Parts: sequence; structure tokens; C-alpha cells
Amino acid sequence: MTVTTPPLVDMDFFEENGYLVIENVYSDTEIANVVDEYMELLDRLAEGWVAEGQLQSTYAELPFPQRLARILSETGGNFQPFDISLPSRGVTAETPVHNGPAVFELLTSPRLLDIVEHFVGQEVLSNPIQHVRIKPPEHLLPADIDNSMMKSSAWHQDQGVALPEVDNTEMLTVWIAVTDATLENSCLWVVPSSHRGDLITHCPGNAARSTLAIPESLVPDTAIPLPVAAGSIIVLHRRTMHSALANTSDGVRWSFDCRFQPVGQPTGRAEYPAFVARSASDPDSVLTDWQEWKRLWEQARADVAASPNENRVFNRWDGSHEVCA
Ligand SMILES: O=C(O)CCC(=O)C(=O)O
Ligand SMILES: [Fe+2]
Repeated sequence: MTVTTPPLVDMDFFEENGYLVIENVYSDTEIANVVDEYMELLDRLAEGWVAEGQLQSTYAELPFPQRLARILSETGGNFQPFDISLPSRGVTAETPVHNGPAVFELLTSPRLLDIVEHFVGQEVLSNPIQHVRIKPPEHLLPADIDNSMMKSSAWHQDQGVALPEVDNTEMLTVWIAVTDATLENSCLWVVPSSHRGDLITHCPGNAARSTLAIPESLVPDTAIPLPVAAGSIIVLHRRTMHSALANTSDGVRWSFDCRFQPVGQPTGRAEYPAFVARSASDPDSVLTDWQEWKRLWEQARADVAASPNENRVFNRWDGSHEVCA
């Protein structure tokens, strides 16, 4: 498919509902370039892990869903080398992160930024809170892997999983479908209009769920699934409650999520690189070179590794609220 006509951005719908699905944002070529980039990455990682004795085989003969599941299983769920941001904790000089050209093209696509401008204005900053989620069939992964990059995502608001310093940042989440997202394979679910309420209490991880989550008792029963085709995006307000179920299909469910905001507002991850994606007032400030983007992440990694602070907090929740008991 080629994408030509400008997408319709229904701001009234977004203001009412706190989310918007926009189809055909990316061409088949843009999506294929990302897939190719990750296939090369997977080959490279698998060869390295075999050489180091961490993996029995590169499993190059297996279809992608089985291959990825096998490799993640054997390496104890080593997903970080695929992610497009550094983790919030435990960063060393060797922590891997993937900042490649095809991913950069997705994040800086003019067609995407034309859409983002409706929400953020003409001075657009790419926020460094960004992830890839590549979810193999869940039954092929070990039960002890509990990570929303590979498995289900608990109910949350993106504002709730960030520090209070972003409460007044007009941060927009953009969720990008690389594969079709379906009811079976872990499409996104949202609670329409939840952005018009307050920030909801999130509870820190416990035995049942290691990640921060809104307890089920606080999730309205009005949630709806948002199945979308590859190349579509879903935009979310920072207070829209969302989640994703397990991938019960036989295929891989693959998405990126990134965030944009007006230039000049706090990102919540000051030590990680934000960049100007578009600027009417200062076009020279726009980052256009993926190698510079990669270099910024490498510099951030070196800086954080050189002054580790394992006591740093990344959210505001201490679990003392009674709903967390
Ligand atoms: O795709 C998922 O499983 C969760 C995505 C998410 O939480 C986000 O885009 O902010
Ligand atoms: Fe989220």
C-alpha cells in the first residue's frame, strides 16, 4: 500500500474519548524496512549468543514467532537488546539498546509528525520514553518471564508510570502497529474518556505482577479493544487508561510506542535523550540524522553508567494506598 492522502485527525473525537485510531500512517515499505532491520539484529544477536555459549543454535530455520520465542526462552528473556531505549535501572556501559535507521524513520516520519502537530503544536519534542514490544505466542514463553515488552501489559495511565514532573507536560503517546493487532494477539485496550478523570492510583509490583499497575477494582467496565491493521497508529492522552492482554495467537504481535510533547516541557527522563522532531521557529534544531540519535543514546548510557544511582525513583507510588493491599 502507498500512503498519499493526508490522514483525517478527528480532534473532537480525541478530546471526547482520549484516544484516536489513524489508519494507513505508514507505507508497506516503511514497515518492511523496520522488520528487515530487526531480522538483521536478531541474526547478529543470535550468532553472538551462540558464540558465547548462551544459545544452543541461531534457530535460523524456524519461522519468526517460534524462533523469537525460543531465543528469548533460552536467554532468560533477554529483551533489552531489541528495545529502543535504555532501561530505567541497572544501566552499565555495556547495556545494549537498538537505535537503527528504520526505527528513526518511523519516529520522524513527516506523515506522523503532521498528525502529532495537531496535538502538540509546531514545536515537537520526541520524549525518550519509548519502547518496542515484540510479543511471541505467550504459550511459547516461560511462565517466569513477566515483562510487558514480551507479554501482556497491565492497566495503567502513561502519566501514572512517570514522575510528577511530567504532570503538566502535554505528552502524547503514539502506539505504532508493525503487525496487525487483533483480539487474539494482544491488541491495545482503552477505557474511553478516562483521560477526563484524575490520575488513578497505581500499585507497585507484587507477587502476582511485577510491574506498576492500576488494580482491577479501579478499572471501569467500559474498556474496549482497539484492533488495528499494520501501519496504523493509536494516539493516547497521557491519562487514558490502557492495557493489553496475552498474545494467544500463533503469530507475533509487534508494536512501537513513543511519546511526543511540546519543546521546553519536562520529559520525566532528564538523563535520557529527547530530540527536536519538528520546529517552525528553529528548523535548524531538528534532528534528522539517525546516527546522531544513536550517538545521543550511547552518550547517555556512558554518563548514566559512570554515575549510577540505584536509589533514583521513576514513579510516585509506594503501595501504601489501601487498594494496593
Ligand atoms: O503495547 C502494549 O502492550 C502497551 C503499550 C503501552 O502501554 C503504551 O503504548 O504506552
Ligand atoms: Fe502505556
